[in-house]
Amino acid sequence: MNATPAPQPVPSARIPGREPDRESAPGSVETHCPYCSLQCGMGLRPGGATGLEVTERPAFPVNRGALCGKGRTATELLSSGARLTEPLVRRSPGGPLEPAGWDEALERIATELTRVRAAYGPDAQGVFGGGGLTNEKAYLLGKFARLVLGTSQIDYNGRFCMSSAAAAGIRAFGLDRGLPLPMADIAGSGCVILVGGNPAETMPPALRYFTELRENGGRLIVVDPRRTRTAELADLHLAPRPGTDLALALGLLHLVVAEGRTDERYIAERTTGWAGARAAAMAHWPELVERITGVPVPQLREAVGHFCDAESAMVLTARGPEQQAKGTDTVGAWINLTLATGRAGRPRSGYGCLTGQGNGQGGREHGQKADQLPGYRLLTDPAARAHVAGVWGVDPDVLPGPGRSAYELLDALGRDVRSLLVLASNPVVSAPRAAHVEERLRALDFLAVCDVVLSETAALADVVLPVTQWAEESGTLTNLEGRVLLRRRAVDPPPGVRSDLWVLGALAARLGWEKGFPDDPEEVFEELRRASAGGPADYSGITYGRIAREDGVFWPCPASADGTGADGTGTDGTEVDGTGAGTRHPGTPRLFLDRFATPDGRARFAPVTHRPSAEEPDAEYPVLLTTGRVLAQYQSGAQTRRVAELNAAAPGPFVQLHPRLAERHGIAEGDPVAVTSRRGRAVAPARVTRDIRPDTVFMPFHWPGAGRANTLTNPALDPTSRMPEFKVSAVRVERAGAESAG
Ligand SMILES: Nc1nc2c(c(=O)[nH]1)N[C@H]1C(S)=C(S)[C@@H](COP(=O)(O)OP(=O)(O)OC[C@H]3O[C@@H](n4cnc5c(=O)[nH]c(N)nc54)[C@H](O)[C@@H]3O)O[C@H]1N2
Ligand SMILES: Nc1nc2c(c(=O)[nH]1)N[C@H]1C(S)=C(S)[C@@H](COP(=O)(O)OP(=O)(O)OC[C@H]3O[C@@H](n4cnc5c(=O)[nH]c(N)nc54)[C@H](O)[C@@H]3O)O[C@H]1N2
Ligand code: SF4
Ligand SMILES: [Mo]
Repeated sequence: MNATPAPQPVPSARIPGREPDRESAPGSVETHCPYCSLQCGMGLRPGGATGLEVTERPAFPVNRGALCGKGRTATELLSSGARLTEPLVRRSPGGPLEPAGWDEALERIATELTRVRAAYGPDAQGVFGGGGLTNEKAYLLGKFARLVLGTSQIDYNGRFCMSSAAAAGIRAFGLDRGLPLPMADIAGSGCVILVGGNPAETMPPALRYFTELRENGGRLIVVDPRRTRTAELADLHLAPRPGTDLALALGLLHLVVAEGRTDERYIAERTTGWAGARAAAMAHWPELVERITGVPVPQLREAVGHFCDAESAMVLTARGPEQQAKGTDTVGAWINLTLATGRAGRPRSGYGCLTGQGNGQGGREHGQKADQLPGYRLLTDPAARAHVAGVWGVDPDVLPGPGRSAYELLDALGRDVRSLLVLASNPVVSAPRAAHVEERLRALDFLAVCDVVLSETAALADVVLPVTQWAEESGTLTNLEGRVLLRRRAVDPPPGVRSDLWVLGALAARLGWEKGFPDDPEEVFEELRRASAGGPADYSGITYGRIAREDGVFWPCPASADGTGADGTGTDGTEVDGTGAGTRHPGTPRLFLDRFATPDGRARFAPVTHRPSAEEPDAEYPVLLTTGRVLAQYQSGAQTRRVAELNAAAPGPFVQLHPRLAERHGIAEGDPVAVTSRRGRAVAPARVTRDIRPDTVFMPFHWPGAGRANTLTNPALDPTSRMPEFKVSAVRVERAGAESAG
């Protein structure tokens, strides 16, 4: 591949939005990090070794200037030698990927998709998106799938992320927005129970909210089978067996009831379904919960004491309890705890999920999810279909119905689904039972991937299209708080690459759709505003200009009913009140303070009971495997494994295990450990530490090859969210080379 020329700064006249803040470094374009859902504000200006340097943006409220190592080094991605700069095409089956012109590459995709559609029908064309895509891209991808391809078979990697929390949130509150309040409210709460989240490694700048919480006298309780850097900061660390969070939450609720600490007035006024939930909790007495979870009864009592004594209190979940085959019920049980104690919909209180990917929130709102239309509308709702079809200028009947969930879609490749278009995901590394998924990808008639680097998934493709990335394009993202942000373009892309939006438009044109697929992000956003209007995630009152002036706008934010534009301007573009404010909707930083988003305004308890994981340890596979992240790598590692500083900090996979387990198998620090599950075998060096339960091993999932954690993971799905059980597999561990037969 050719070396990429150093990025050239864009003249400021081409940068939409306001001038940089006074507090930001002079000459910097204000934008956001390419990685996680915190979407830290940062500045970019010419300079440094890569031609573009990252500067602080202290005025942006979420991270207040702080960045983790990934954000600090992000410009290396732009000029990395690993960058794709021209399309690649595999001209013969089994042949190599070879450089090609855009015409050849696009024509090949159009021809193959047309052939698949003619031979097998529209639903044989699959589409797989990602929560890293901007709102504009996610929206246009959904529109492309439903209109141009006419397929129902679209889903995205967010299914592997926060889908259980989303499902539980909708069930309880009638709405899914990760956090119902700004991150800053965490610092003012009286008690926070953080369940299965490790922000010290996954969102370092957010850690300050948890340390401020403690400085303000609040309590932090962390629930994690490992003593993580986050758990070290806690007043109380509960270390349950992986997969038992549901029992733990029910046990805490049992104690709340037994100790008479429910908020009966709140339950009567603001909730429904308490009797069923209460009965389920009463069946989980403390000693039983101690047996299931391994958390001692006195610790359960202490947690309940902290949670109920505090004037305000919240439960936050992350991937630990969510990535389970019972993730939806598990989150439901934690929500029950916040409802029974009168916390949800109260200041600095309630339930929230720490969403993960850069646009994990917006990516699940605008139509790349199998069952969804823009504005968080449902494909099965006739009114929603009529509204969106109206915006798209088509008959509602042409819109397909809901399709398969992410793993089910990957599992169907080469069978019902014969072609796949992938944007912004690397399932060869990140999907459960990855060896099987890889085999399914190879069984496709045709695979096309848009990416910035040759990911492990792109390497299997018939056509790879090189696309622009964060600092080379503008677009909106919705962070974990529900704050819609504008990531602004700061440099020109390398010659030869095109944006995802451009690619979708060019493919649409070749497939007969000349109109409706603009490549200007703001133009797409204007259409998204109309498509989302009146939906649960209403963006109609949000504009690029407003986002830039206000440090983001929280949805829902409907356009004003009085004809005033979203920007505080009249329909002719003139300002209404001279301040730019007009009578516009202010956005919604805090949800549910007056009512929940259910038809009767009340939150719904979930009558859930504990059940075992899809796979429990047995004689053959006696150990529990759980998986997750390390500080310096991001997701499948496709991006961060290509940044020298990050790779030096976290060069490869490992198996974290307790000295007692290590000793039993004659494993010493650094020894190669073979981990075997019913899906396969992985090998990585041992990291022996007392910071993990003796019955559990942990592997990060950032690497392909022999140490790929997802070779081992269980694709058992949650019945509601269709989330795979990434956090619980039964395995056997041995010193590699000394394995027993069988
Ligand atoms: N450095 C880094 N940061 C990231 C990412 C990354 O890849 N790297 N990815 C981003 C994305 S997309 C996401 S989704 C977030 C994820 O952010 P987190 O949820 O914080 O990350 P994880 O490491 O997956 O899981 C958190 C913790 O869950 C614990 N855990 C494992 N099994 C269980 C269980 O059964 N119960 C409980 N209670 N806990 C359990 C693990 O030990 C781990 O410490 O991070 C985002 N930020
Ligand atoms: N065992 C285990 N597996 C897991 C998890 C776990 O905890 N344990 N966590 C799961 C979770 S929470 C997640 S979110 C998934 C994530 O897993 P993946 O979906 O694999 O996520 P990424 O590695 O971020 O993949 C994004 C790809 O898109 C490319 N890319 C980045 N930006 C763009 C863009 O704008 N356009 C295009 N076309 N491409 C782009 C990147 O280079 C990269 O190749 O992994 C899941 N897998
Ligand atoms: S915490 Fe997330 S958004 Fe902030 S700098 Fe790190 S990776 Fe980027
Ligand atoms: Mo995620």
